Amino acid sequence: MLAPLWILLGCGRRPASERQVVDLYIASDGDFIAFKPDTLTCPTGALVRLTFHHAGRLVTVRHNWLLTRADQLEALSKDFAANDGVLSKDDPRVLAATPMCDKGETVMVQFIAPSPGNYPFLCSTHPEDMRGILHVTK
Ligand SMILES: [Cu+2]
Repeated sequence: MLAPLWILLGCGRRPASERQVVDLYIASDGDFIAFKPDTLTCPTGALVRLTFHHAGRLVTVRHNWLLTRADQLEALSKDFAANDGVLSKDDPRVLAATPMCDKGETVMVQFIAPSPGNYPFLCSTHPEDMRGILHVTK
């Protein structure tokens, strides 16, 4: 016996609350201690899948990508400068972070985009020089 049509249709329906998924891509600027690009954009509430690639060819320093809040950037940056960029797992100032990444490798992190605003990102091993801004839109 066939199932009523409304059941069949119901099975394929997506919930209205399903999150938008946004893929972002960022790399180191070759052997420069900088991100490329240094600005990213995503909408608030989206599931962001961020890929970071270490595009260095000569330098063997490691990089990562981590997101913080504008009012915590300088304190966080100072701590990283003092402890060689070691990231404590439960630092509440860090909203999202990739693993540390070696030359030529690629790492990922997923997070839910925070409320609208401009959020700084940085590399914990180059906290003063390797920075950018994530624009979170409404
Ligand atoms: Cu770095």
